[in-house]
Amino acid sequence: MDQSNRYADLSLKEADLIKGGRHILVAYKMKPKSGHGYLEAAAHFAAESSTGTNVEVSTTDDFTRGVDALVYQIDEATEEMRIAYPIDLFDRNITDGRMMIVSFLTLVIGNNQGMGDIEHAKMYDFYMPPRAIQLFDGPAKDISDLWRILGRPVKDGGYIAGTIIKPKLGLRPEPFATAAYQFWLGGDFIKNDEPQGNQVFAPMMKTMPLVYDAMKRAMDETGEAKIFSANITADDHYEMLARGEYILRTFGPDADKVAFLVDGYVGGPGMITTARRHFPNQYLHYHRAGHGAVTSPSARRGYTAYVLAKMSRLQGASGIHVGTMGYGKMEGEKDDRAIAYIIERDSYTGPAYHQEWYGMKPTTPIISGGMNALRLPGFFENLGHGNVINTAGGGAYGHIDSPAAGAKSLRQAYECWKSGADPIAYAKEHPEFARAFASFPGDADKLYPGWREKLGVHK
Ligand code: CAP
Ligand code: MG
Repeated sequence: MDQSNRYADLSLKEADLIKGGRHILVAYKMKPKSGHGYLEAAAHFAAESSTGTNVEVSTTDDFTRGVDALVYQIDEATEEMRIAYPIDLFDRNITDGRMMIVSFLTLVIGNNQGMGDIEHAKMYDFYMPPRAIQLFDGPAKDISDLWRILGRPVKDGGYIAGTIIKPKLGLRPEPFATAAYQFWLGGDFIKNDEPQGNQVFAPMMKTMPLVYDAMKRAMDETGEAKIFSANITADDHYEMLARGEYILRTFGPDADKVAFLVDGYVGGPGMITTARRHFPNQYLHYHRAGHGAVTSPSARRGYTAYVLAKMSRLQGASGIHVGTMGYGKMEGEKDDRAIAYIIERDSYTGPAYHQEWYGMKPTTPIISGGMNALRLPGFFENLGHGNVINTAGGGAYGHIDSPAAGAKSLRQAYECWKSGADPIAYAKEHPEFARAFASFPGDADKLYPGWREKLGVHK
């Protein structure tokens, strides 16, 4: 049934919709199944994503039609489809009237993902009007809180050198805490790896006290504050609360140095909001493991990594992994810097929409995935700044001298880039950075040809 006379109005102007402030706008790349007209399929998509179904229903009244989602722009040649969703369509908390991401997703990327007349559709940008920005929690803590704890300037406090306890799984409490201590002798920030929690071979109640002891010893030895991002991911809301409360009790007077890690893609918006609302004093670290299932450029459905990051700021993530923009091991490219800019800036023009954040706290770009000291200078040059958290697992624990040397090499890579120095010249004056070349010779050969001769390394 062609519903385009109801669920499409191509005379609508995007500028007017934005000026009106009553619509959330969503941009998709959509292709209908063969045999289906583009506008007809788009209108059905909008119907199923708002007030309709595949047939007219007798119970529809004029008010219903007033909150129809409307296709307002299409271009079949570029698979472009843009839909205006009345803000009143979206569910609100009975507790405090706030909006929720789960309702946004249920409508804009819900049933429409499996319709018989749609080949594929992927959300690549969305626009939130001022009223919607007011109605999402946003971050409680941001990178300035970490810089304050680390004794840095709270504006442009710079690079936070971090790691992930590796191996990903399989360390019992003592070796786990030893690995943490060894990195903290040179670095700032350690996270649980995304699957680390309360495995039977590393019970949280044995591991966390040892990690805190390692943190105290490292702080005593270095005279520097250290941060631990502890994984509180769990299916059960009360389990998350139990984990978070236990960890804060364990770190006691240094509980402010604990961030909470939540595997937000597999866990979903509810898990993020549990952490955001129950532990508003802790930096909320959003790990996105699994996101590639929908965000990968090879995926034609779902939404992009840019959209995931933008949604995470609305939910209140203090920081989210944004990828390595082609410099690490995961999929990515230089232009992915947009994923960082949309969450760290107060105003940014994305692939389809300009977004103002009206002072909502920024979400920190967290850079992880195959990074080491050799790859960082190029990364910073592409991004244009170093106000990020970098977590390098292999890049620290794979350094041939020690995790502490690995940590120092990461910090030196940042200082090298910031000073504008040539990395080879810088390496001659900074041993840990120099030894990163020998630690990761494949990267060194690719990024710094002739490095052996220049650094006098012969084997
Ligand atoms: C990195 C990592 C991160 C992923 C996350 C891992 O370890 O801990 O979880 O990189 O990817 O488990 O692979 P390495 P993203 O530093 O040893 O590679 O940041 O793209 O979400
Ligand atoms: Mg990991």
